Amino acid sequence: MIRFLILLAFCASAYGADHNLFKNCTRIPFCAKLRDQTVDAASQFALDMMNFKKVGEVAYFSLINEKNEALQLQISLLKGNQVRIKIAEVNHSRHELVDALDGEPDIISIDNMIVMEDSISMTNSPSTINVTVQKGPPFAVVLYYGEGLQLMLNGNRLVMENSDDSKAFAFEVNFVGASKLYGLYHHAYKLALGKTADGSSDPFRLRNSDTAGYEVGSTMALYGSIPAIYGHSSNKTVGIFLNNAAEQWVDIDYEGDELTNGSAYFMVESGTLDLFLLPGPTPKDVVRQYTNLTGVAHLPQLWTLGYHQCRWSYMTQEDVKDVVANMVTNDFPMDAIWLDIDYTEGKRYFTWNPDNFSDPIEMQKNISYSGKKLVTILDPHIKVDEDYPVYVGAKDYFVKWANGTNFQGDCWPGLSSYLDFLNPEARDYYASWYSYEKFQGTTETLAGIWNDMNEPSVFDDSLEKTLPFETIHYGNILHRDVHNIYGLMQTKATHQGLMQRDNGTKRPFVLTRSHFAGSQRYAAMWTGDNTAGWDYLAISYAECLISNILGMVFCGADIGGFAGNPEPELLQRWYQAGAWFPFYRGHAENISPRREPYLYSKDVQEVIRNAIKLRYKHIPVWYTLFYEHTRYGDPVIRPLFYHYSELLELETHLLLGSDILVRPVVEAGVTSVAVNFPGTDEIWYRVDDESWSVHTGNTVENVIVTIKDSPVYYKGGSIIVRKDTEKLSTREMRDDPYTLYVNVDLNNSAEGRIYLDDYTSFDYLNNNQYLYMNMVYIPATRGLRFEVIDGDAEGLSPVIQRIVISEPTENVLGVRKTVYTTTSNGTALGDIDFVKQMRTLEGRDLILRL
Ligand code: NBV
Repeated sequence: MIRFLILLAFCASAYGADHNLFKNCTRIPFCAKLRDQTVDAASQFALDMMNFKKVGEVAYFSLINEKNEALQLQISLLKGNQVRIKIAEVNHSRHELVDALDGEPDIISIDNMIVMEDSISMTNSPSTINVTVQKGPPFAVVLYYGEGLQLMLNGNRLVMENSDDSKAFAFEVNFVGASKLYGLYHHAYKLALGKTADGSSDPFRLRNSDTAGYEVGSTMALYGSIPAIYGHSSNKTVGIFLNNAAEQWVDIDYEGDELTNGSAYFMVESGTLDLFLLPGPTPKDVVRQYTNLTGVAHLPQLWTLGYHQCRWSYMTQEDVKDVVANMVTNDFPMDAIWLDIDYTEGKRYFTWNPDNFSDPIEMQKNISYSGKKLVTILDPHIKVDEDYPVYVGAKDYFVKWANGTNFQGDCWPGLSSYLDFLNPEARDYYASWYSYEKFQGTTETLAGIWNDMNEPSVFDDSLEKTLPFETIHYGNILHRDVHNIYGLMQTKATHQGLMQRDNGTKRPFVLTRSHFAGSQRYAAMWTGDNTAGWDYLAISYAECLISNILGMVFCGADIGGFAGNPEPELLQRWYQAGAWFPFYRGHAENISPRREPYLYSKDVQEVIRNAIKLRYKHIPVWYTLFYEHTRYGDPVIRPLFYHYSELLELETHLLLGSDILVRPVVEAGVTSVAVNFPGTDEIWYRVDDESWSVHTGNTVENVIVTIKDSPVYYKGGSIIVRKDTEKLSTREMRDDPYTLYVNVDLNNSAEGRIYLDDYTSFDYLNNNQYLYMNMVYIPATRGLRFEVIDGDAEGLSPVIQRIVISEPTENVLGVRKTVYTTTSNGTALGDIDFVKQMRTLEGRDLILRL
């Protein structure tokens, strides 16, 4: 028994998070103090009705309390009916964050200020939005926009400390009428934020941390921070975003038994209270309002949407070539192979280990012959070494102590300093190292960069594994004020480096572990060091769904789990589920046994192969959705509530765009799974197996599954664009013809969209070089009409090879499937050039008939 207990204790420390290292709220002075505070009447602030002004289009108000303390409240109305609120001491010296926002938001005019006895309201004209400051005490700022759910910054617990020891502040936001709150990325918690204010758990912590062995279902801080929350009710969604990169803890509360009226109580260590209110009213609106502030990802190059094979580490160039060759011979599609830290000489980034990677150029040639790319890791710590040019040239560019000396701490290379990516010159310097001249041994095949350990991680447990908060950045900024944005700034520099290296001709691909609001402009992200366990597989869905509604669309989780050794069943399920993450990469830690897909039994290989191939068939869908993200700010994958307001907590279901429903198997040993088919008037066609069964919306069905099944459905009314040609990389598929899946709904109609361009450059942005089309099914003629939405189509000719029309049979009991492969006059469909057809047929139906 004792032996068993000791073993258990050991396992817990090997795989669980270390709670001595990562503190809870009671051990963080500002959190402990603010969480328990009650603000007495004399400290509560009221609006000074005699003292307000409008300068330009910004309204300024005075807040005072009985102790004669004063704060300034600043309110501006923004384009899109968003509202910006700042509260600080008059003449404050708090850090104001600039890098998260995608430029300064556009302010609209405050056309009316209506002064009542105990409130002042502001509206624009024509009046769509009303922001009212209630006098109090405590004062409150309320956003009124349409019916239902309202947002209120509630002054009842507003505190702003301003001593030499503390610049911490706290405030509460009420989502009046919200039954669920979502957001506060990154936690491996659940889809919706649960109640913490009752002390049942720690508040949600946002402090970017190297949390290897993180726990599922916990509010502990992970690698990234997005301080945004959406409040959701069945008929309205609103949101907030706190533009502040300091450490913060957030208590969530819901009122009463019905759990309505969600609220969030923010406790923030420093910086400015700079809060954006997002009025909604739909989930789509609120996401667009958020991405309008923090930006969108640019289109990824096509290869990045394929499968990526990684491991810590492929130790030699022979190993790399061998893995690539084995993937090819065993018929596994793959687009990139990744190199972890051991390819370097002693963890000196921008170098190669001369023994194991003696000829990196030849290795890259070898990889590129089979149509693959290479991605290498580059961490932000730089080895302190007078013979290392990257270090020597960077001496002025490191994070410093207050006395001006460089901070030095321990990381992979031993003693290291940390580049200060807040310094534009440091970014220029770092970016310059990505050039082919300076990063010797690199070629075009090195097509992407992986920035890891950029929370940043420092091997010092007493500092919770990061930089001391007293260290100084460019412009005399304390690390405390900008901790959570450090990783974003590294990816900004890396992105710049790849842009410069390729003279702006290629879209950079950067994968980052640490991220903040706005990181989507520079990088994709993954969920860090998960574990080979079923709960980690399941939670990765909630993780990437939340990141998607918070702008970080290019999200993935290590397939198979980073730590540990997945049993074959788990690995197969992970490949099936992971095929529906925007970023799809198999990865494993250094001590776990090798797990490249071809190492498994024939049966297991087949399941994995089918999963990867299904991913490749849907690459055109992914690409079109990524384009729509760049255009509108929409998420690529979506939780069900995004389209079906009442389906609040289905964390094992995912919508790819609006038309593909995925319910992967994330449970061990099951023979059936419950599938929720959303939408009262919808029908859904099963597509991952041969049955092509049809299911009506607003039902829950127990679907039988074997290890081969991972249920996927197309929505009735959609046209799904695929490439079914089964090649081993996106490069090989690039010019292959499309198959269109026309899935008619109960009204016998269907439509969809297709986007194409050169898959590589920024010409889609700069020169209109793309084609974005709507496709509409014409039931009377069984034809398809293609309508160009926009884009200059010159040179782009999509070729359609097959059209598969699915219709429900009588009483929606079965599916009638018709497959067209050639046209009536014998012309192969593959020969039709749709662009030319569009120009000549101008508005007429293009009819495809057998
Ligand atoms: O570079 C080694 C690993 C990497 O494989 C992993 O993906 C990162 O999340 N890295 C962390 C550092 C080691 C963590 C134990």
